[in-house]
Amino acid sequence: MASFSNLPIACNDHRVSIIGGGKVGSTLAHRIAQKNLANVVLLDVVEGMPQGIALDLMQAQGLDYHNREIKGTNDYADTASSDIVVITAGIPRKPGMNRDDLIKINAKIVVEVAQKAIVHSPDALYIVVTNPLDVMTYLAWQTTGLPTNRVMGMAGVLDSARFQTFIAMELGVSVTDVRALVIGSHGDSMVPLPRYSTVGGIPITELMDAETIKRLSDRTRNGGAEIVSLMRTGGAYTAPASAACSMVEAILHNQSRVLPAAAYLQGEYGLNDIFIGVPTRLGCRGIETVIELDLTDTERAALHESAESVRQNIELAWAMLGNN
Ligand code: TXD
Repeated sequence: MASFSNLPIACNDHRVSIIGGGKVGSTLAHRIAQKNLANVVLLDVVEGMPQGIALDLMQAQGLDYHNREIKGTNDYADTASSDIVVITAGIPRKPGMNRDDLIKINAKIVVEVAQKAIVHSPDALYIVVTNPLDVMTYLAWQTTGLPTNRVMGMAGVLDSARFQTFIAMELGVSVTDVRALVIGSHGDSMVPLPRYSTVGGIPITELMDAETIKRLSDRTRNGGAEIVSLMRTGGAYTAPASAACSMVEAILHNQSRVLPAAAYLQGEYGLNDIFIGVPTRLGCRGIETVIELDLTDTERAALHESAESVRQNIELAWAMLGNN
């Protein structure tokens, strides 16, 4: 009788835990497994839901040609010793809900989740996805007490991918030849940088007039809202999951990729004690470098304005948490 019992078992598999098994979390789990990057633990407060999603994803294993384990759970003990913890838990903004309501609810969730996750994965890198992104990343960093290079927020990769897509659509060129860069907070005040966005190496400022660039920049800033208004029942999750997956891959494969992320600033760009979107070098140690670009006065002023809104919301979040 044939036997496999003596075959060596694969060792040292990476583990990524995703806290929040909703649209972004479950899609990210699928991406990570499909790309054979790591075993995935999907955790949610809703009982049975992450287990069901995990079973569904496991049943696609043979069709997707990967052999990664995806485990659904409600128990943080299952997330132990993760290499990366991705936080997507929270609620998306609903019609009639103002920004303060969202901050209050998600701040409580992110603090609770970070407190529980760090107990089991003190050596992990943490990627925050929950909105309002830059504020939640700050809270996760404060809560975990980790060094700044090990906590980051995902938004710049997504916002830049949106800008990249709109540029390619406008010019009728392959998206693979377009590089786009968006910095600042993940919100209305994000800062697309046309001077640092190129097609085949050519800055888009040489390929489009100012009016067209403004139209594409505005559409990028409104990228999430445009999708919400079309879908009505929810927001974007495919591109957000792909964006988070590219950060996971950069870390696990130690790629030293140059990607925008919400990173902690200590004087760079004239900003201090804040997480906000800037270009970084991302590898196995997390944020290895914050890359400081030469900005024009207008670009710098826009970044500072963006940072001011993040700062106000951090204060608001702490005040709300303190009042509860
Ligand atoms: O670029 C970006 N950063 C973003 C951010 C792009 C897209 C989505 N963005 C934000 O991510 C969005 O505004 C939300 O704040 C999060 C998650 O979005 P998603 O679309 O996945 O929301 P869902 O489908 O509502 O999933 C959230 C899950 C849901 O299953 C809840 O039960 C769970 O979070 N949840 C929790 N899990 C664990 N622990 C706690 N306390 C908890 N509370 C809610």
